[in-house]
This record gives sequence, C-alpha cells and structure tokens, in this order.
Amino acid sequence: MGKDGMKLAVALAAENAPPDAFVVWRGFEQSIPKAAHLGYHGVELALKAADEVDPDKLHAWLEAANLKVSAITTGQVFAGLGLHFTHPDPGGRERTFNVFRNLIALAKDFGGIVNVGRARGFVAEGQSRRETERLFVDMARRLCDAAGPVGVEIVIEPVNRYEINFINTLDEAAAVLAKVRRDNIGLMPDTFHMNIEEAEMGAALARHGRAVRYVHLADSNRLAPGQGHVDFDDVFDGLRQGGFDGWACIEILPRPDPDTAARQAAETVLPMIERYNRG
Ligand code: LER
Ligand code: MN
Repeated sequence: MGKDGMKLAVALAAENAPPDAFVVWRGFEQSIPKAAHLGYHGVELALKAADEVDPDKLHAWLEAANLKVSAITTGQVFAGLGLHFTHPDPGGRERTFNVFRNLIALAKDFGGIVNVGRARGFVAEGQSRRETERLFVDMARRLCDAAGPVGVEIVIEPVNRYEINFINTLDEAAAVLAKVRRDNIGLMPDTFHMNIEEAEMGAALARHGRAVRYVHLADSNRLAPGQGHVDFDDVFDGLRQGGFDGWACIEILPRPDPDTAARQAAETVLPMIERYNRG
C-alpha cells in the first residue's frame, strides 16, 4: 500500500456538457466546493478539449477546497467530436492526436492521468480487427511518447459491448497494452462495465492488479454504489490483492438528482476506502 492509500474522486464536466457526458455534477466552480463538503478527496474532469478549463481559475478553486484533480477523462472527445484512435481517415487520427496532446499538457499540472474510453476506437464497417488494433497500438504509442516526458500516464478503460466493439474486458485491454509496450500506460477498470463483461470481478482485478492505475466505481445500474447488485466487498478484495493504491472515482448517473447521487456514493464508499486503507 502506498503512503497515501486509495483516494476518492467524483466526476465533473463543464456547465454546458451534453447529457451523454457521464458525470455527477456539471460546472467546475460550483461543484468543487460541494465535492469537498461531502468528503471527496478530488475531482475528475470530463473534457472534450483542454480549453474547457482556465488553469489559473481551476487552481484557485481546487486550492480553496483543498482538492486535487484525480484524472482527465475523454468520453466527450468520442461522443461530442467523433474522434478516436482508429479513425480510418488519417486526418481524423491527426485531429485525435492533437486533442489528446493538449489534454496531456493540461494533465501535467492536473492529475497526471489521461483516460482513453470509447476514444480508443472501434472495428468500423469494412475495417478488420487486426487493422483496428494496429491503428490503436500506433496512436497509443505516440501518445505515451508525448506523455512520458511530462510525467503523464495514459489509462485504457474497458467499456461494455453495448457501447463499443473493441476492448471490452480487462484481459483484452491487457493483451493490447502488452503490444503497446510502454511503461506509462495502464488499465482503468470501471465496475459498471465489468459487471456486464467479467466472469468474476474481484478475480479480474486481482489478476491485473499490477497494471491497474485508476478505477471508476458505479453500481450495476450505474447508480451510486449500494443502489444495485455489484458486490463491492469482492471489488475491494480484488483491488487489495492487486496492491492498488491510486484514485477511485465515482462515475454514476446523476439520479435521482446530482446532489443526492453524490451524497449516496460518498456515504457508501468513503467508509469502504477507510477500511481498505487501514489494511
Ligand atoms: C466512461 O468512463 C465510461 O465509463 C463509458 O461508459 C462512457 O461511454
Ligand atoms: Mn467509466
């Protein structure tokens, strides 16, 4: 266990983020103090471009609340901009690289981790799985090589089959990461997706523990942990066996309303994290 142990963040997006940005709260200035008040240690920023935040203002809001940024996530780069690693068109891949390069530059000062969810791309009509994988490995290497010198890590999030047809499980993610062959790339399990895709969640986390750098926590129905049927004791046991001591982040639907969802999640998960960190 690292000296700080596991910490808990909550996912935020900009005020004008579309409904398909999967976050608890919108609006950074208003949400950061609310997260601190509920006992979260940090906030995750769901962005589609680095210029959605003003770094000086963000620093000031975080400092006032004594919070950190846990990571930058990029679902909206895919959902909002239609950009992804395996774009059949080289221009689309170049635009993807540029957006990610700017997010990496932002992550240097905020969190040090950039996630790749659906922006990893997919097997498109007329494209072979082999070609998709080749394009993915190529882009992942380029981004790792841009991120390494500024101390940023890239994390790949397996996403369930109903959202994407490429990298659905931790085993699949680990297999492609072995082909990327870079030190600053790791795995980002999301318990919502794992509940759909993994045979045994705890066992999968234990099996891939050394590569797990960041975790998304949501229940089976994508509500706050405790509101569905995921066995979080099994999840935390698996993380413990893997020696995980990074950030976990609450990424859930804002239901019945954002404040209630954030409170339910904090009340359930913060005591689990305290127990986890006591060993
Ligand atoms: C993003 O972190 C995520 O979990 C995905 O479901 C978004 O498509
Ligand atoms: Mn997620």
